[in-house]
Amino acid sequence: MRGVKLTLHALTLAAIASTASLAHAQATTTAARPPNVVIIFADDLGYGDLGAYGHPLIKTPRLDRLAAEGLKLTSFYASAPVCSSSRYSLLTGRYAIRGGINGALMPESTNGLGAGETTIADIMRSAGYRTGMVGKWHLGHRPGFFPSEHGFDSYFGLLYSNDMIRPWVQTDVPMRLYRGTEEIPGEVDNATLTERYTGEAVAFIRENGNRPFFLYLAHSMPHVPLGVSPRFAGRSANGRYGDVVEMLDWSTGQVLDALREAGVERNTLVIFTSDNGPWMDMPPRMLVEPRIVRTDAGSAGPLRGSKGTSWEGGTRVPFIARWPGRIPAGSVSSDLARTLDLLPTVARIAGRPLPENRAIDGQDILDFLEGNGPSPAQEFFYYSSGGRLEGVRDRRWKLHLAYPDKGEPMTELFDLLADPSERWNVADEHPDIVARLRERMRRFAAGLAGDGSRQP
Ligand SMILES: [Ca+2]
Repeated sequence: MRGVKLTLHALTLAAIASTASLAHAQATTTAARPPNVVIIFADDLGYGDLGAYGHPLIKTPRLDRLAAEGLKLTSFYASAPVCSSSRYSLLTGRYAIRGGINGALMPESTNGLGAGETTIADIMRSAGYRTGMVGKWHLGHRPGFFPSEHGFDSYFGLLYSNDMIRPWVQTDVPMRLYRGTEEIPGEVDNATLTERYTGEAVAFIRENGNRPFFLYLAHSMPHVPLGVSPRFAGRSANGRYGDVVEMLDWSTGQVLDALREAGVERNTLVIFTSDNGPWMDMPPRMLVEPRIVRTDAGSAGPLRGSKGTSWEGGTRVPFIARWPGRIPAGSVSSDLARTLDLLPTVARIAGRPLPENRAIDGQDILDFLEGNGPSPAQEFFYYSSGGRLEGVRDRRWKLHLAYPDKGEPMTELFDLLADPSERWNVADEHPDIVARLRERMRRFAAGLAGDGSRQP
C-alpha cells in the first residue's frame, strides 16, 4: 500500500509540474511556438492562369491579395513537367530520376514513393508537428505507398489523377476517395472535389490551430476533366476553365480565413504553386463523351510550351508565399527557385536537419524569401515527362535539347532574361556558353548514375 501511495503522490506532483509548464508554455506561446506551414499545390495550373500573373479574364482576388501581402516569384519551377515526378520532388527535395519515378503513375502501376525516402511531412512530424494532407497524392496507391506511410498523420483525397477512369483512361480499377488508408465507398463526383478538399483543409486547421501543424493541400483541379460546383459554374468570363480556377481562388480564401479565425495567420507560412504547366494537347482518348474541349486548357502566359515539355511553359509556374512579419509585403523577384527548395527551407523553419546519406537537390531559400539576399539556387535541370534530361538553365542562359521524332537532338541556347519566350536560338553566337552548359548536364547525369540514391 505504501508503495502505491508513494506512486500516486509522485504522479500528483508530476501533474502539478506539467500543469505549471503548460501554463508557462501558453504564456509564451505566440513567441515560442514553431511556425505552421501550409502548401497549396494546384494541378496543371499554368504560369499565366492567375490575375497576379497577368490573366486578363480569370478573376483571382484572394490569390492576388496573397501575393500583394507577400512574395511573388516569376522564375519558379516545378521540378518536372508531369504529375508524379513533380510531386516526388516537392516532397523529397530531389529530382524524380533519383527515386525512379517517371511521368504519371497509372491505376495499374505497382510502384510509388520508396519506403526509404524522407518527405517534408516526415521532417515536420519529427519536429512535433501535426501533419495533414488533403487531395491528390499520385505517389503510389497500393499498401506501402500511402500518405500515412510517408509522414502524414491524416489524409483525405484521391490517390491519383481525376481522369484515370473510363472513358478517358481504359481501366477497370474503380476511382475512390480515401480517408487514411480506407477507401470511401461510392462513385467520385468530380464536380465536388474542390469543395470537399476545402472543407477537409479548413477542418484540419480548426482542429490543429492550437499546435504546430503542416498542411499539404493538393488540389485535383484544374486537371481535366474539369469539375466545378454548381454555385461556381458559369461565373467566369473565361469559361469552364475560368470557373475552376476561380473556385481554387475561393478555396484559398477559405483556407486563409480559417488561419485568421484560428489566430495563427501571423505564425503561418502559406505557399501556393502548381505541379506543372498547363495541359494543352488533345490526345484522341480525350475526344470521347463527356468530351474535353480545347477551351478546357490553361495558359502559360508568355511562355513557350505546356505540360509535358521542357520548354518554360512545362515547369515554370506561379509561386506565391506569405508570412506576415517575415516576408516583406509586395515583394516580387525573378530570382531562380524550385519546388526542390521547399524541403530544405521547411526543415530549417522546423529546426530539423536534412536527411543524410542521400543527395538533396534543393537549397534552403528562407533568407531569400524573407528579403535577405538573392536566391542561392543557381541552376535548374529540365526533364521530359518520360524522365529524359533535356536542358539546364543558370541565372541567365538555358541550354535546351530539342528532340525530333527521329535523329539527333538540336542544341538550342536561349537568353531567358532577354527572351523568356524562347523565340531566338542563339547557340551559334555563344559556343562557349553552350559548351559550359553541356558539360554541366553531362556531369549532373554522370553524378546521378553514381550516387546510388535510387534505393535510399
Ligand atoms: Ca499535373
